[in-house]
Amino acid sequence: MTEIKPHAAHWGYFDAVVEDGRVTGVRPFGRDPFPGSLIQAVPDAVHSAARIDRPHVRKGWLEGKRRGVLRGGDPFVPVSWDRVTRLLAEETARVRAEHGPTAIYGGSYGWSSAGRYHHAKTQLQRFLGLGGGFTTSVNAYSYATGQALLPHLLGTNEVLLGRTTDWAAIARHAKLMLCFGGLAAKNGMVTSGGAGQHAYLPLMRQAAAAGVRFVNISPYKGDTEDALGAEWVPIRPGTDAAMMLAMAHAVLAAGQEDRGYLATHCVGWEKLRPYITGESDGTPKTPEWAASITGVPAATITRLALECAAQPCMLTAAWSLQRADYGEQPYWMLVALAAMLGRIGRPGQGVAFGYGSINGMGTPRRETPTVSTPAIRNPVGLYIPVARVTEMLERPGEVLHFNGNAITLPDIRLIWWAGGNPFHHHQDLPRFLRAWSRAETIVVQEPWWTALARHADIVLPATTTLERNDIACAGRDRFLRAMHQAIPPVAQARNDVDMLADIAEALGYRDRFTEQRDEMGWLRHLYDRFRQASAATGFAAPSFDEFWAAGHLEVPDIEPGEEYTQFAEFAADPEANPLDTPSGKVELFSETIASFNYADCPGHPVWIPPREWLGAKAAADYPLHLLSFQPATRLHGQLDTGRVAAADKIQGREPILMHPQDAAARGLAEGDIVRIFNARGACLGGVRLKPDILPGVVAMATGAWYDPLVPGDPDSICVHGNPNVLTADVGTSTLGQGPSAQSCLVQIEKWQGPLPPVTVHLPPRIEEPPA
Ligand SMILES: Nc1nc2c(c(=O)[nH]1)N[C@H]1C(S)=C(S)[C@@H](COP(=O)(O)OP(=O)(O)OC[C@H]3O[C@@H](n4cnc5c(=O)[nH]c(N)nc54)[C@H](O)[C@@H]3O)O[C@H]1N2
Ligand SMILES: Nc1nc2c(c(=O)[nH]1)N[C@H]1C(S)=C(S)[C@@H](COP(=O)(O)OP(=O)(O)OC[C@H]3O[C@@H](n4cnc5c(=O)[nH]c(N)nc54)[C@H](O)[C@@H]3O)O[C@H]1N2
Ligand SMILES: [Mo]
Repeated sequence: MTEIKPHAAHWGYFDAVVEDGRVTGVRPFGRDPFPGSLIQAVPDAVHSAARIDRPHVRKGWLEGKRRGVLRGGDPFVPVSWDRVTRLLAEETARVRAEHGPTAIYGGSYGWSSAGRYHHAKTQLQRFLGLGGGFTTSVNAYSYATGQALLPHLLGTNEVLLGRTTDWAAIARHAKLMLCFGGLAAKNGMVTSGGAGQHAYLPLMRQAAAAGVRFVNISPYKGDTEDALGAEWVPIRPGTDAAMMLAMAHAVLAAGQEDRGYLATHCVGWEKLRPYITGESDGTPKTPEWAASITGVPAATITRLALECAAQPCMLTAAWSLQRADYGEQPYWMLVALAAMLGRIGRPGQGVAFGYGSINGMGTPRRETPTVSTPAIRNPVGLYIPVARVTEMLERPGEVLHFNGNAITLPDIRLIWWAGGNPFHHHQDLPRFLRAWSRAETIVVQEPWWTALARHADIVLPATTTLERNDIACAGRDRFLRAMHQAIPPVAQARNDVDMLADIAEALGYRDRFTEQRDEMGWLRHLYDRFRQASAATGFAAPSFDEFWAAGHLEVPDIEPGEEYTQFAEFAADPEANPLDTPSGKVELFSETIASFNYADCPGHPVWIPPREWLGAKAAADYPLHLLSFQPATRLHGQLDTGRVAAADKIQGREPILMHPQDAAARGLAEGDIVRIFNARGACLGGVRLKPDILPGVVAMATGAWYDPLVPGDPDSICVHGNPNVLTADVGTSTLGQGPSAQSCLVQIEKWQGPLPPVTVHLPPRIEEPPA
């Protein structure tokens, strides 16, 4: 019998085709104009050989080999749910009693899955919060540096992740859109919480059709789709701040700066201006100066600067620019450039970040209420900036400086992760693996034997979304989705919330954790909260039963013809509508940031040469700049076991994009397997020649599961192609402390000898207990 079940994932809404208890296919959601191909990999993932069938415990852990032990090499022993529940209740209680709640790290960063009730990280943090608290993390790998910086300059983070000037306004008013890092088509495939309407490509195409001219300033031409007809300006990675400073210089030289706007809407121009002209440091930031740093011809820099001054324009940068050494600087300088052109808050103009980073940015939609599981207050106030996790493990008791705060790092004994994968997302995995050994116990909830599960002590098999009921929802999407359970749990997998409820019961707080609601009780409850919030906005949502039966719900649009420009009121009257900054104005110089006295992030934007870039001395040994971008064929590590990712790989390895010139210099041809290496680590990859990548730059997507040739050996080569064995783990600066994955130099050579198999998509070594 064939059944059709409405469902959703971050990469799209779909109908699951179910036959005899298996998901055998998917059909795109009929209301999605651009559903994309990622949903096709769902059946492969759900029924993958990499699913975890039972709870497991690392054999060495059972034998007492805990703190100081490198994980990843030991076999696992299957255990019953009863036993693992008891064991975890005891271990949690022991760590709390002996070391206090700060010894538990429950930051659990990661995207989890789309359903808002069964959101693994939210449920884990509810469980740990109610149990007495935990050390947590703040900000996101995506844009941590922007999150720390932008409130100082503009008084808000909306310009990064909220309601930005929308595409309707851009299409109507802007004539030019300068895109640092482009507007990569692949990035629009996903929305956190579920993409019901992929509006990303249609909206930018409409803007192009309306006459907006796009400029793609990026090392890679493929960062805008051909349909936009963008001008490509290749730039050396990590040098955008220098180009922006030189554009400012050209605007000044032509007397085109908006003096009125600078006087009435900004503070700090008197500090930034002499830096641009060189009066303050002896180096005029001329287009010629920037040309030698960026590789962009001086004439191009001057022309683009004057074009921006001459017509309505929008300036944007991808989130990737701030995931790099001193990633604060290009963001700050782009804000400064938009301000000196007098653009911020003018219709369809100004500055915003991430139009090319994710589906939903700039979608012309009223903000709608969302469905979400309420968080629990964490009684422990201790946190780290999310990407400093290795440092936290390496330096207990020492102080970490971050955005004006001094954080004393805790001594972590118990790490608990649900719905994220640091062996996917974190930099310098060899160093991370060593630091990981500091923990006494590492607990992981996962549907699959990812690298994270393989490096844990206690592994709890979680259901996938197809095995439970839920609601998908994203703030700027048009639809809300009922996610119907399609199949029974695979093997002994359980819902995250149910396994946690049992442990909470053993610890005496099940009812506080569940609030005595079951799955459908929670869904009705969360939906009712949404319905009430919607009513307050004038939208009468249908009853839960109607919504559930229909499978989705459409949230009405803003008035047709309406458009939104961020900061419009501020632009019109900055005294009456000040920004939420100390001065109420755009801060080109920030007294607050200057008062922190951070050498790596002074009081106004500057050019600081990255630690790793093509202009650095290290480039003699490692002459290629490696960019590790978001994958077109997956969401991070998710769906890596599926057909879409598999079809793109080269002999099972992650492709690395190379200019034919760089390949020829190394005797490499299309499809060759190569060893990519630097002083931190090495991985394999498959050569894909690209004439439209800047020579000297190579690019490899993130997300191939980390697969060390010798499991448990941090110095072992990853045979699959995870770029995070190569990236550096250094905070962007003391201000942002964000990840700086994009600043990474490597060398590449042909792989000699037999090709080791990729084994990470099969379970690790399991030792069955004697019968
Ligand atoms: N080199 C480099 N590294 C990067 C980046 C980069 O540009 N370059 N980008 C960074 C960015 S922006 C991000 S956001 C991060 C992403 O990093 P993550 O968000 O950590 O990556 P995911 O693979 O999405 O991890 C989610 C995990 O949750 C699991 N999961 C899914 N559903 C469930 C569930 O219902 N229950 C449980 N228990 N688990 C579930 C999945 O199997 C998966 O392993 O990576 C970062 N890392
Ligand atoms: N299909 C798919 N889409 C995704 C994701 C996914 O995993 N799969 N992940 C989502 C997530 S979590 C996030 S945070 C966003 C991230 O969104 P982004 O950070 O915007 O995405 P990236 O692909 O890392 O980078 C975009 C482009 O920036 C360019 N670039 C890199 N460094 C530089 C530089 O120094 N200067 C300039 N000018 N350009 C540079 C690269 O060529 C790269 O292709 O993507 C989201 N979208
Ligand atoms: Mo991200």
